[in-house]
Amino acid sequence: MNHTGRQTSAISLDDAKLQLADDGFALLVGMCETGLVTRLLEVSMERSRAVTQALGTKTIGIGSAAGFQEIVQRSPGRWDIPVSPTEFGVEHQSLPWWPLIADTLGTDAEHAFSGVVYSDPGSPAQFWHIDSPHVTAEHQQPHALNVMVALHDITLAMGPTELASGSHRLTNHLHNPALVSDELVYQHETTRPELLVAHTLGKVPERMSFPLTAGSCLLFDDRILHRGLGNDSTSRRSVAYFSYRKADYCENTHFESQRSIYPT
Ligand SMILES: O=C(O)CCC(=O)C(=O)O
Repeated sequence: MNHTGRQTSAISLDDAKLQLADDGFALLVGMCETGLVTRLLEVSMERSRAVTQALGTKTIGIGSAAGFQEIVQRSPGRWDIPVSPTEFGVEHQSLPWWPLIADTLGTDAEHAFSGVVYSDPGSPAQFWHIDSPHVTAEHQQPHALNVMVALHDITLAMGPTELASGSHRLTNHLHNPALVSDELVYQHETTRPELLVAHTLGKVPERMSFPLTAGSCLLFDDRILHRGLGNDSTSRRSVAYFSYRKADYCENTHFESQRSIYPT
C-alpha cells in the first residue's frame, strides 16, 4: 500500500537517530535556515545552467556510466549535477545535520558526494534502487548516509523521493541469495518492495513519500530501497544532496564516467 506521509513538526536528533535505525530514513522538517537554502538553490541553478549549456547536443544516456563527470541523467529527465561543498560555499561539518552523520558514521566520516538533482516537468518515476549494497551478511550500522535538501516547497505532484520504510534491513543480497546486487544498485524494472520479501512471511515494506517545505531534509541509509517519483507538475523539482561515508568505506557506483563535457 502506498502511504503518503504528512510533513510533521521538527523532531529531536535523538528521535531522528531512532527513526533512521528503525525505518532507514528520517524526515528533518525545517532543518535549514532560509539563507542556506537560498545559497544552495542559487549555486545549483547557476551550475545547472552552465553545465547544460556546455552539454549542448552531446548524447547522454541514462545512468552514471553513460553520463559525464559534470552531469548524469539518473532516469529520463532527472539530472544529477555534482557540486562540492566548497563550490556551494559551505563547510560540510558545519551543516545542521552533521551531528547526526557524525553520531552514526563516526566523527571521522567523510564527505562522499554532493550536488543537485532536478527532475523536469513530465519526467517519470525512477525504478526502485539502493545507492550501495550491504557489505556483510549480518545487518550492520549504515556505511553511508544521504541528505536530500528541498530547495523549494515540493508538492507530491512534483515527485519527492519515495522510500520503502525499513527496507534497509531487507536489501541484503549477502543474507538473501534471491537478491541480485546489481539489480538493486542499478535501476532495474523488476526491483520493487515486494521483491524483498518474496517467498517469505515478511511484510512488504511500506512506501512513504512526503511533501516537503523548503529547507526540510530527508536523511536516509544508502541501503534503503528508494526512487524519485514522477514530476507531474509544470515546475522543475530541485533537491540538493550531501552524501557521507564511513572513513573505511570507499565503493563508488555514483559517478562512474571518466569523460568530461568540456574539451581537454
Ligand atoms: O530524485 C530523487 O528524488 C531521487 C534520485 C535518486 O535516488 C537517484 O537518482 O539515485
